[in-house]
This record gives sequence, C-alpha cells and structure tokens, in this order.
Amino acid sequence: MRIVTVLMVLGISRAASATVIASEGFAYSAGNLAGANGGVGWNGAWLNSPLNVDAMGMPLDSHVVTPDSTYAATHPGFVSSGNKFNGYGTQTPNLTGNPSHDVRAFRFIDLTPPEVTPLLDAGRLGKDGTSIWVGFVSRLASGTSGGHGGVHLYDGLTPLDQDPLGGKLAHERVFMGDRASNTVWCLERACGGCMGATSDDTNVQVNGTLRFLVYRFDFLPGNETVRMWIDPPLTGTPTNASAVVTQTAFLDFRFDTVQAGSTNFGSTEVLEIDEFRIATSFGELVDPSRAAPTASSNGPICVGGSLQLFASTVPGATYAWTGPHGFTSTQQNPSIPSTTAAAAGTYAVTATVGAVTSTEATVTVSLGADAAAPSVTAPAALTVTQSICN
Ligand SMILES: [Ca+2]
Ligand SMILES: [Ca+2]
Repeated sequence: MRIVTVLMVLGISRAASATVIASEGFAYSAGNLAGANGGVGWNGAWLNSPLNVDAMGMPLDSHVVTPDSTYAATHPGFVSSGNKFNGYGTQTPNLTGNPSHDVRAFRFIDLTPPEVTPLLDAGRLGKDGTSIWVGFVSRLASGTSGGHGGVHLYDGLTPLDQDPLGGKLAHERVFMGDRASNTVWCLERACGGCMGATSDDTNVQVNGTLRFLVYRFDFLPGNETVRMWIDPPLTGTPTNASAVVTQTAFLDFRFDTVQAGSTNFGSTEVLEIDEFRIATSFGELVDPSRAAPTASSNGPICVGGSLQLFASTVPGATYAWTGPHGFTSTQQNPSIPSTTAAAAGTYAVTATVGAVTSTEATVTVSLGADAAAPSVTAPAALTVTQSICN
C-alpha cells in the first residue's frame, strides 16, 4: 500500500474597481432644492434648515436653476445633465434664526454599498490608505466676489432645526470654493475657530468663468494630503506636479455629509455649482459612468494550464492589460494558453472611453505545481502476514 500526498499551492484571486461614491447633476425642476432626491449615491434628499426663513416667515432655500452649466460645451468628454444649483446667499435680509444670512443645503452620502465599505473608517469616508476625488464646476455669474460659496464636507451634522449651519464648529472639515477672505478659488479647512485651520489659495480669480474644480484627498495615518486642480485636461488623470495646491498637512478627518451654499453680500451675487461628484478616480468626476472594470481570472490554475483573464464590460471602452513577464494585451478577456511559472503575479487592466482612462483594476494569479518529488508516508505500525509452507 502506498499513500501519495500531492502538495499544491492554492492561490487566491482578488478584484478591485473604481467607485462612484456620489454624483449630483441637479436634474430637477427649477425651484427650491430641499426635498430633491435624485442623483446617485445619496442617503435621502437635500435638506434645508427650517430656521432659514425671510422676514415674512417664508422658507429661504438654495435654488435649482435652468439651464445646465455649460462646461461640457467647451470641454468635450465632460458629462453633464439636468439643471444647475445656485447658492441662494442673502438675497433677502432679516433672516430669522440665521443672522449670518448664510443659506446652505445639506445631504448625507450613502455609505452602505459594498464597494464603499473598503473606504470607511468607523463608518465614515476617510480610511487610511484610500484616496477620494471630489469635483464640481462652479462660477460666480455676477463676476467679482464679495462673499463666499462652495462645497463643504462634514463629519456628522447638528440637526438643522437647531442650527442652520449644521454645527459648523463641531462638524465641518473641508471647504472647497470661494472663501470669504479672498476672491480666488481655494482649498480650506475653516470652521469658525476649530483646530487645524489652513487656507490654500490659488491664483485663479472667482468670476463669471465656469471652472472645473478638482480635489484629491489622500487619507493617511494622521494628517491627510490634499491636492487641488483647476480645469485639468480631461485626457487623463492629472499629475501631482500639475496640482495648483498641494497641502501635505491637512487635518486628519473623515466625512459623511456634503453641504453646498453661499453667503454673498449683494442681491445678484449667487454662486453656481453643478456636476458635483465624489469618486475614487478622476475619470469618474468627468463621467460618472466611467468606473474602472472589475478584473478577475480563472485562477488558481496549474503550471502549463491556460490562464484566462476577464475585465467586466465598460460600454464603449478599449482595454489595456499589463502583467508579469512583460505581458500586455488590448483584448477585454485575454488568455495565456500554456502558462509557465513566470505567469504568476498581479495583472492590471484599464478601460479607456474617449480621452479618459480609468484607474487600474487588478487581479493576482497564483500557479500551482506538483511538489518536486512524491512524498510517501508509511503507517506507524504495519502487520505483514505470510503463509509458510512446511
Ligand atoms: Ca447639471
Ligand atoms: Ca488621516
């Protein structure tokens, strides 16, 4: 009797893909924003504080205005939809309960999808080692800026029936847009006296020119690194060197809520915001449908077997695979017919639609092989029986 143990190394496959976390094109009818519940990736509708009322007790809200922002007209490849958002500002004085004349709209991000889970730290976005892109188009149609406006990221929110600013001191973490003390587009950590305030101004004036503002938050142990771009080419992910702001000591923070709005000191000075997106790749800020494919394989396989790689379908895309041993392919689902041990490793694929290439999705393939020699194991006790002729 012989027991042969065949040892085989089993590999695991993993897939990674880019993710649109939330997207809002303000595809709503003209009118008040509160209660609008469209877009993708949100937990509930836009909220406005009931404390925002005019002298007559009528609600003051941010507005949806027709038509859409026109960035796509001048920058082919940028996808827009619906109408646009106007920060209301202080068109009507004597607000009850809101002496700062600061009208803001809030919305919670949906953090329940499984593809968002790896980005979470204690239930909010901002896990160490992850990067999140935020982008939107904005302009001040009236030209010169006297107030401020833009998009804020919050970690939690004080109920809006208690505070129309949602507990800015306790919860606001990031401001992106046109800050009160300057007239250029900026990145700011500003929350009325909280710890860790920074202001990073660009040299690009806030005016009637529609700008595509892009921010990338690299979440790290301790302080985050944040970069900002203005009107980056849509032809590919912008480089770190091309950033107009690089802040390597930004506050250590998490977020789960978005706020948009403005405080302006003239009745016609209203900030326009549109195509607001939160994603894990630049391409998805340009076109929220442009997620990276999911990569997978038929692994683990044995040396000598046929390796099959799979990229999920991205409409209209071309594909580019790279891998071990100089492997490249432009097929969506390439194969390697007779593998050698050198075929083991991580394969990466990108999808390109038009001028924008997705982030990489990867899959790691392990190849199993027979052990160098059979291993034979005898039982500890063996009875040998033989009939003897005598
Ligand atoms: Ca829009
Ligand atoms: Ca951190």
